[in-house]
Amino acid sequence: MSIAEITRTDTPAPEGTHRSVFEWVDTIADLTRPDRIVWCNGSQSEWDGLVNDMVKAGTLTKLNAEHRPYSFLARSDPNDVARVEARTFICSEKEDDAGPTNHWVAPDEMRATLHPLFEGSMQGRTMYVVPFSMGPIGSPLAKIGVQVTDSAYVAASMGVMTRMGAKALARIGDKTEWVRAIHSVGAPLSPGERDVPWPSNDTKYITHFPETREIWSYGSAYGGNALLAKKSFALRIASVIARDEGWLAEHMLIIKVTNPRGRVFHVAAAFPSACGKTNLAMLQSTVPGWKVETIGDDIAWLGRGEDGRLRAINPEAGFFGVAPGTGWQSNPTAMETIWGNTIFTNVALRDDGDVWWEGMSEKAPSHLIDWEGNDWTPASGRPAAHPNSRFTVAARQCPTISDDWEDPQGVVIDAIIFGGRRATNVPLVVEARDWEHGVYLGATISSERTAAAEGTLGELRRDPFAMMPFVGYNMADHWAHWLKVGAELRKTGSVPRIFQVNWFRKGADGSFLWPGFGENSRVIEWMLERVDGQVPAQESPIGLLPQKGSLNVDGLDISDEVLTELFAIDPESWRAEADDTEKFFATFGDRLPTPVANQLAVLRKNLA
Ligand code: OXD
Ligand code: MN
Repeated sequence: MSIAEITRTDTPAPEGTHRSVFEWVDTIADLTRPDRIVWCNGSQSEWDGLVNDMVKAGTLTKLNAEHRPYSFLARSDPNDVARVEARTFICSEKEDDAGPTNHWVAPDEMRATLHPLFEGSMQGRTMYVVPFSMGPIGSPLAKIGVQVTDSAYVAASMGVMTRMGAKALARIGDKTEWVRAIHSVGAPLSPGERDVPWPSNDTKYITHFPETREIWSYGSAYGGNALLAKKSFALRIASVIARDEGWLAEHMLIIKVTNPRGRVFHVAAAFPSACGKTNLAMLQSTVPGWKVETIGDDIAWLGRGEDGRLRAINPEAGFFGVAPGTGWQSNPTAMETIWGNTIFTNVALRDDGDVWWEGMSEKAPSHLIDWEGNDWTPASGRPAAHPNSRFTVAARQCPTISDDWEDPQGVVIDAIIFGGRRATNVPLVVEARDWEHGVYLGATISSERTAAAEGTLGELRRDPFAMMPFVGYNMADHWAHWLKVGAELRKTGSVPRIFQVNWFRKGADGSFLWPGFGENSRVIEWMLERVDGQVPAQESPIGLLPQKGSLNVDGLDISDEVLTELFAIDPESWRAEADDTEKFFATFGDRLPTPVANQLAVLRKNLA
């Protein structure tokens, strides 16, 4: 069935919609020429209508409600399965403001490229106007955006991932700065043309205009390319707004931790993609008396509260989690979260109408329909679910969601963690000597290249602050901004402690030294006991390490030798790492903040 055959009553803009929104929607409609315009109000009946239309159009398959109530499976076009970093652009006025880690195109040049692509790009389709709030509606830390999209899948997903609808739209008044996000799958339909289940275009552009706070995305309907509230707004554009306004938009999870004495802490943690952020956000502590609750799994907005302390909100309202590797062993909380009301994309379909992916259970079912719609058996020799297949689910369904996850003032952050995936060098945990050293630890987050990625094996892949693909301005300026925020916090004497962790260190035989998953709560315990002044640490050339015996390994089958290996510092390989860091820092020229360069000099001196 073509979309044109589906009956949908156009919904008018709610009364009171601000003129700036009307005028902008008109301009975009004039350019893209959709058949219909639907203003989304965020109601349940509207969501029901969207998913019904998508089931009729073949975009969604309804799962067996006995196993997975009110849940759906989408299969994307095989050429539209992940964020396209090579097609992601920061179009700041000056190239230097995008910096060496971003793809830059001058704004006028990019607008000239995009204009013909968007011209008539929504023909034959519905344009959904999707107003949303990042952060609890009305929170002083929240920001409003409006996305127009010609994808019902995107409109419905935005309804899960954000506070979407009339209440967000009503926040826009004369003085509101709101972010404009334009999205088209780039697949106009001529009259009578049959639609495909997942319209998209092989030409893709994910573009950001930081000065005008605009996002233009073309050609993809997948994840971060298309749900523009997430990486595009809440990280790339928000990081620029944050720089200008004195706060931080970061690729961080947030958790609340309660210790056995009843003291509550909040922790924000940055890890590169695919380092287990969602698992840590939903951690089940193995340490008696310690409780971890979830506030966010991907993005944190942090700013100095009226009390002078660093406070954070999760700007999102849902989880867009990677399915493979999520199972009852690795993340039972996520498994409980997705019991129903979930959209799955590119996972496999079981014969009983439920979903499956690698890592959900140890043994694969004997027959599946794979993510491309083909028959699959364990003998097929290929994954049944795409490695980047996802679940989209409301955060409120998470059984460990914290009671303060929607606190409009944000939660007070006691500790910040930077993590990477390092087989060598980086110990299980290191405490920064001070904020400046912490910024250095963030700036040097990296992982060794593995056989799975291009490049020389063992070479460091840099991902400073886990923001490499997400910072909307010059990365070195981002470090300078962190230093500035720290200096402000210091004025009131309330600076969170900063730590570096590495769950992934390997022994000489190539096996992981640390068990990870729930046992990471032992490391959380050590860090927060440090914050609480309960345990000593010892100086080392790279920062403060747990004193022998202060990391709780009770009941863990781990030898003294392995513990020693987990914290070993080999001066020679650290000197080689310092050389690599120096080369990396040199790419930023004179934008590199002096305190960051000084930290490298201190490291070299300590290693001498
Ligand atoms: C994500 C990512 O999708 O970081 O969250 O890549
Ligand atoms: Mn992420």
